Amino acid sequence: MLAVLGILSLAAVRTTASLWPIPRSMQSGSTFLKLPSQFNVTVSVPSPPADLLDAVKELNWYLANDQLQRLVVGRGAYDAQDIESAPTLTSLMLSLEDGAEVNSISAEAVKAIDIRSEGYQLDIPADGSTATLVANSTLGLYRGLTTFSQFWYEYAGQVYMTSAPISIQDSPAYPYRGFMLDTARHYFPTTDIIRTLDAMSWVKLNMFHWHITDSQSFPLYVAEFPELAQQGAYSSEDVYTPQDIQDIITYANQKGIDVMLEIDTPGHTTSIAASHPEYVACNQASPWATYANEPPAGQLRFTDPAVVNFTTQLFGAVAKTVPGTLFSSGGDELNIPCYRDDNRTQGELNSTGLTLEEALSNFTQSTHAALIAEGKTPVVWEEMVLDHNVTLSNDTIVLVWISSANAAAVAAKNYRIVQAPSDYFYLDCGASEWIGDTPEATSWCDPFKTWQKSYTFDPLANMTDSQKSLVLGGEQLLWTEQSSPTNLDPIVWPRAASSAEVFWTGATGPDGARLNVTEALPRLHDLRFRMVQRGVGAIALQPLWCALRPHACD
Ligand code: CP6
Repeated sequence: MLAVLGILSLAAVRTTASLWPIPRSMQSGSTFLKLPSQFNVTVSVPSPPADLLDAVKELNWYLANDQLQRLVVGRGAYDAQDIESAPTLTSLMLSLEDGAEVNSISAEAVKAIDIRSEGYQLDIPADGSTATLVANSTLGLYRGLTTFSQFWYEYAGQVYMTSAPISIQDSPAYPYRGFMLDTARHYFPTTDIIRTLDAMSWVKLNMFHWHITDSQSFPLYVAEFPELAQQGAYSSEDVYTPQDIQDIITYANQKGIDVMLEIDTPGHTTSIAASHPEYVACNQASPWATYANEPPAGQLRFTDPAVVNFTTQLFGAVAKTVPGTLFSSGGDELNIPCYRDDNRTQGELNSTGLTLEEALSNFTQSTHAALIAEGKTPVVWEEMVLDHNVTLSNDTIVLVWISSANAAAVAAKNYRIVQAPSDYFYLDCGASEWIGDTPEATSWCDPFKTWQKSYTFDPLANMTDSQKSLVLGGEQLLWTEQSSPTNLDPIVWPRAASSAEVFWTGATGPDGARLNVTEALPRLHDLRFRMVQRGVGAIALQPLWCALRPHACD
């Protein structure tokens, strides 16, 4: 019995390369391969796009610099013999499938999510002959390069992989795999965002949901409305210029990431009052708690035609400057008492004979028309369809956040869904805690969500078979009431890698079994070490002692 257990744990160590997310289909062996100091990547693609060549350079950089000292020899995991007999893998050849279009990674990354092609086939023979990576698009090649970079470990000054021959056929289970950052509660310099995009790309996330404005600040400079940032940002420094936005989007796209901007309306808009006080109801009302979930109170008077016109122009002005296909108009946490007590709103409703909900529908249809005119698909938070019954076009995408239990109700209305449930995916429990709730008065946002909690999310729970196809994927989210550049990396990483695997691999792994945290822990911890090596301050998940002896602490 003991001997059997010994063999099982040995097998577990041997087949555990630090791949994250785990490919959907993989065959692997147990032969070691050695990486030469000059590794040769051949790009057999006609007129290869510059961003693909950059990705190859980056791979070479990671191979040379990751120096992941996780390869354990002499503690029962590997034999010295494995190392001594390892053939040298000298080259990797990239090519596209016959008939595939040659586009840049960036161009592929901003295609509509339902036609984006991210699959690849990676074969690494055990005899040291050329490894091959084939895909239908440069974006697929990029995903394959990311996988390839995760095989390598250092031992005694030499880099090895441990599981040749490898044959991987991989493609994502879900097309939307995101991460959301709120840059309005705290401002994040572009360098922080760029570093976050790097980390996202390492786990094959493909959507940066940029919650760029909110009630507390408006850091987005819009050429047609310069006053919004001039008056609404925390300072003239804490502003994303058009150049910053372009730089961030260009960088993201080169890493296979699309950027979805969110200008949250009509709630969460007090910062607009700094330059347009007449557009905002209950502006900084005191006490704020009657009119908002957190201070300052204030939301757009969407019944006012001037406000509808302004917001529509604003959306058009921003949407036309960005390449992505999705754009979020927000729509969360609308406070109804604010409008009940606002004389101007009540006056408008009386004169038009509309209900508040009808006026909200009109407002939303107008702002969404501006997005659609720029080729964008509108995205909203769930309250718009579950609470306010707003009429939206059928292809609108709905972000489910209040509870994972609400996804089925959105699906029942036949909208496509992005899973962003607070009970699994919120990385920060901002709102209620910072307001000063007593420890006893814990909110539904408690407790802190561990990576294990996020990892056990089932994207298709409670859906009928016909509803399942409405789930586009999901995202983990960082609200930043209690986060700033000083804790960005540790609060996000490696926890946000949980959903990256759930939505790439699907809730079941390559063997058809449910993903499980015991199997995942050593892989995730290896990913964490790789992130640290590459400059992201990801937190540890277990003592180093355990990390050096995979599964010894299970
Ligand atoms: N800001 C905005 C927030 C939140 C939402 N929208 C939020 C709500 C509850 C918790 C955490 C964050 N701070 N604009 C909800 C989508 Cl617990």
